[in-house]
Amino acid sequence: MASALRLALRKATPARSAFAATRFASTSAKQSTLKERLAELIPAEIENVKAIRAEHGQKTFGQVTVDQVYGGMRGLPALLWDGSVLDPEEGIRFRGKTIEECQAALPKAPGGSEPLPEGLFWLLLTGEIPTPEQVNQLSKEWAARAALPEFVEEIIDRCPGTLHPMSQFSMAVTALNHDSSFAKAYSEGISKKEYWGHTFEDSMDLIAKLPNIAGRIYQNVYGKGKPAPIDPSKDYSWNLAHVLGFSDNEAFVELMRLYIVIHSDHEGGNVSAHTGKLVGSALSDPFLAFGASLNGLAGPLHGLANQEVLVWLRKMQDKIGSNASDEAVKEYVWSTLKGGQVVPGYGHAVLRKTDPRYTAQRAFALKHLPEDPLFKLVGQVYNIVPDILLEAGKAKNPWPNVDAHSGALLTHYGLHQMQFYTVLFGVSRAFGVAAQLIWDRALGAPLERPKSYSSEAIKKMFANRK
Ligand code: FAM
Repeated sequence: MASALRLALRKATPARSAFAATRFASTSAKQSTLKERLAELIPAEIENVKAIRAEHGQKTFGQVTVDQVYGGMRGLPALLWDGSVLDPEEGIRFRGKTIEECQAALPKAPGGSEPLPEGLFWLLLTGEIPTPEQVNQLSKEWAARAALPEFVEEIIDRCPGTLHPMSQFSMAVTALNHDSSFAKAYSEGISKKEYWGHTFEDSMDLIAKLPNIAGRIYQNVYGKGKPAPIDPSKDYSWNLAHVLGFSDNEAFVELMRLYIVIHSDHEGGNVSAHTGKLVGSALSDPFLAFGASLNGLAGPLHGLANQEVLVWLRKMQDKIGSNASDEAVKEYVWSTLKGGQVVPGYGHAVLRKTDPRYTAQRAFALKHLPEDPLFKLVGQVYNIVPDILLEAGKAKNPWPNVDAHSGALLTHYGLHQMQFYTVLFGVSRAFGVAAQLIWDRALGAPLERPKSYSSEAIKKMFANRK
């Protein structure tokens, strides 16, 4: 998207939308549950969208080039996504707020300093900062919904330990569709006006059940018994740490809070977000839609990159030792590129600067683990890779993305199993995908169906044009 257009949109959006700009909830809103608050906001937003379409519906964003059709649709403005917007230079904003602003504004756990993902979910859905009581109520509601159907536990238990945790994860999430409120209501015949309420119920169940799915996969694959039970008096991230066996470590729990917030949403065009939206547009319920998202997240150019980064760093350490010189690291990076491979954790389809999600994790590391050797290696690599990628001359963005950092933090606290890392990304990404699925159903988003062309058709179309 052209930068002038981006700027215009950034300026225009907060004023136009009923909820797009972040704001503090009114007194009455401060007493509402999330579902009640959404029910209040939806009618105004339907009118807002109608007004935008009436006024601007026939205007264009620009032209579509043949290169975009062949080139993965980069920059093609084609999706509505309200929870977050990604600026190439500045990075992500959740409902207009940067990561730092979210860290400052969202409620924290007692004694904690990282934002609670419960508050972020509220923000993504409403554009409002919830009260600590509202966040606490969400923690309780998710804990109450967390239990898995027995057959889903059995599906996970029957997976061979050699099956990648992401495959197990997507299977378990897909199987939750057995109890989908949306699918049941749809088969019984409901009005379109009721779609969002059932999508909300499924989304709440989905998010609530993810820690138990993740914990069960982790404990099964890495041979540690069964996950500890969810504690209804604790927040979501504490419980996620608990089922993994790390809740005794308050710093790890804080890391989970930050981790979920920064991985939750990255506007709509990335593979996992777009897949969820696309599949949801067929009125597949949130379990089917998010199961599909997870299969996209499991690709090495997307969420699996956090696993790939650690694998790559460990291989580097095996080859050149733990306290290698800059020269040796440079040589290793060049050998990766010369081998026709990508440097994992670097580059991005939209970002053109260091990912603020990387920066947020670096700040966390500086506070909690400044002397960690792997953190130091991540820093050393950061000082070396961008220049090499620039010199190599292919990557449009030589800077690190979120995945360049996350594995080093997880490893520090003893979560060494790299193949599990993308599962944590997946738990987080549910927040963003679910929020948009709810709004898509509330706004009556239609079936997605872009037009495709064959190379033959493209050649014919331009045969007589310069
Ligand atoms: N190392 C080596 N080459 C790279 C590179 C990297 N980190 N990033 C881009 N390139 C290459 C890319 O493979 C392409 O080569 P070809 O022309 O031979 O196909 C060329 O540079 C132009 O690519 P681009 O336009 O700069 O990037 P894309 O928009 O096509 O792709 C990424 C974006 C993220 C897939 C790409 O940068 C990459 O493969 N990075 C490494 C994997 C990674 O870290 N993925 C995680 C992304 C993340 F933020 C997330 O989704 N979680």
